[in-house]
Amino acid sequence: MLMSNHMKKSVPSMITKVKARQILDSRGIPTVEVDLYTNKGMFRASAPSGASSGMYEAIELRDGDKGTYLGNGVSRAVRNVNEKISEALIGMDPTLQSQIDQAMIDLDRTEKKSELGANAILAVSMAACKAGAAEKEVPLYKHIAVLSGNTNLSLPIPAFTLISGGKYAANFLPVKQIMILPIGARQFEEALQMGSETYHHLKAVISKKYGTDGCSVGEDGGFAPSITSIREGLDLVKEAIGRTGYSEKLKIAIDVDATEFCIGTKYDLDFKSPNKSDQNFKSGEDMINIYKELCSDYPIVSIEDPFDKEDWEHAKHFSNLGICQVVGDDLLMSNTKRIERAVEESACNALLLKVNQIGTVTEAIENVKLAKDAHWGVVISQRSGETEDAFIADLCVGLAVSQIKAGAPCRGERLAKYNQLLRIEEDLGDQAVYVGDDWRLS
Ligand code: 2PG
Ligand code: MG
Repeated sequence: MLMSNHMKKSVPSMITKVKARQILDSRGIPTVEVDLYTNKGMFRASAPSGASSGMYEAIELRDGDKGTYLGNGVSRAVRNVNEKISEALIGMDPTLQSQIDQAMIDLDRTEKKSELGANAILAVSMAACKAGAAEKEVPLYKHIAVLSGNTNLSLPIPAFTLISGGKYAANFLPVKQIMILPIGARQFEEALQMGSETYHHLKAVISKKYGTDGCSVGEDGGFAPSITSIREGLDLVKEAIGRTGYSEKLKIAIDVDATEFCIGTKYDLDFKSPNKSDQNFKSGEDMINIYKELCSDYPIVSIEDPFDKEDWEHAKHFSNLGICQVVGDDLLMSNTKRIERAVEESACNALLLKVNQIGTVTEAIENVKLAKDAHWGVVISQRSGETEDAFIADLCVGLAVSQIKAGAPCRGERLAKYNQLLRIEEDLGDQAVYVGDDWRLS
């Protein structure tokens, strides 16, 4: 027995088995989970899934058989892992992330990973990354730091969703999320406390004004009271912040998700209202003026997707005003070419990175580097369909990305990420640096 343990240690580590299964995400929709085995043990990862999917992002492979999970099954992606990917990766060294990712890219051979499925490839890529960390006997975030050549680890500021609207909720609020950023906290732990306390104060504020049924929540845990305007939502958040005693320490961010309500060249802020008239259509210029006013009336420091994903002109104009951080989500779709174009044209000044829109850990690292080289901010983001996998928490710390968007400080799949950041902060001890005021520098 002793002998065999000793022998086990001297065997160079390699991937011995890759096994996928279909599980359900936070919306109850199938997704891919992978167990990747090496001589060191089993390492598990699962792919998230979004509501907005654009034509430039990596393709999520779904079965399309309407009789099963309404067409959303992922058995083909699972089979691709269990057969083709497994065959290609067995025997590889789990610490060689870029080679593992390249092997899958080569096997797929399509630009958007449509052959094997980005859901299949990403889950394997993340599981391999965890296996690589275990092989080196370091925490995942440290392994990611080494893979990316980063030496300054930091804990990101969390963007906590407090109010949900847009596609995320059944109210008439046009924007998708109203979030708070605890930039004045000293540590991540304090940031999480501020987020949780504000969330619960907000619950009381909403319940008083709209009754307890106003406290039902949207896709990523934000409250979804029956409100119709951005100002109504911002006033509720302002009141909740006022009750916390953290007024100076909390800033506001919004994800407008304007692609959702762009009709031709106009923006329909009443798009969810049953009594809408086309009287309230706004031009891109009107929207710029609305944002200017909102930023001066509320402590808003970041606006995501203020315009349609193809409205580069207004994005450029607004970004160049320098009023706040302008985050490109649907504008960029985490696509390298779109990021390069946006850098060249200054169409935004921060990247929202969704790992499943790219499909491998190596490409995620490269895209973050692109944004950092342009002196942009970077936000690593959840998807609306999440799993308990906390990979993006380690990714943020390892890449020293200064912002994470993982939803409300509520619901297990959202807290999986925030709770992991608590553990990382504890693990780093005296070395832990919470980005705080430097949240825009990635
Ligand atoms: C967004 C994301 C995450 P989805 O718009 O920022 O919140 O949404 O995953 O639904 O595309
Ligand atoms: Mg968005």
